[in-house]
Amino acid sequence: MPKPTFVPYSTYKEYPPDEMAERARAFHQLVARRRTVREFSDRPVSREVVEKALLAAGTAPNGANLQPWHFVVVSRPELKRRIREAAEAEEREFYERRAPREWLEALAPLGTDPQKPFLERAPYLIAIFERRYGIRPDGTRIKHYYVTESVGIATGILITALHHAGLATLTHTPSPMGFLNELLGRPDNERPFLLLVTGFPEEGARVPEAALRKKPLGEIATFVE
Ligand code: IYR
Repeated sequence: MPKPTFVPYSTYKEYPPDEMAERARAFHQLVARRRTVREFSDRPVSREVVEKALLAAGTAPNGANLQPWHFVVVSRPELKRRIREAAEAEEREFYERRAPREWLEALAPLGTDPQKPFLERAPYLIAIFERRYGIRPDGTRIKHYYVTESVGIATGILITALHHAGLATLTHTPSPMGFLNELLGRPDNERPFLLLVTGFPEEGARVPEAALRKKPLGEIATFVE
């Protein structure tokens, strides 16, 4: 067993109570402005901004610090087109056959359909993979822990980082997503988690009104004091 070594937590920063309250308020305001967007502009986005957002995602707390994620950032038009075609094929199956009525009813207020033109139009598609296990140079497997939780937290940070930088996102989950392994040449130990579309919103982009309603604090939290 390797012995743990500890270093001072020198990056920690405490704020005076007023400033702490103000920061909490301002952060809520910032994230409450985020909307999931389905109408993207084809305006190019700085690769450096995406790189910094990915580095932010990579700081997520995760199981045993094994960082069980991989992000494939797609901007090549031909590949975006193939991803769109494969995703739309799955979505047609979903909307026309697989989805139970209750699910379609839940989705109705969002106005989604099998057409996914944004997969070609948005400048970046970030395919997020869960690394189910690692592989040592000798080929043996490294067990990973809390993979879905870890990748979910990293994805939340990624979405927030992109929003903070002024970009819009769409969490897209065509199901099943196995085609992403094939199109992107990812190995068997990686499982697609979701496809994050990012870019500028189309000018005049609209978002579903129904999604504006967020539950009040009393509905999402219980304080036991
Ligand atoms: N994956 C489909 C359906 C869909 C499912 C849920 I749950 C959503 O919140 C939104 C869409 C699609 O992308 O259209």
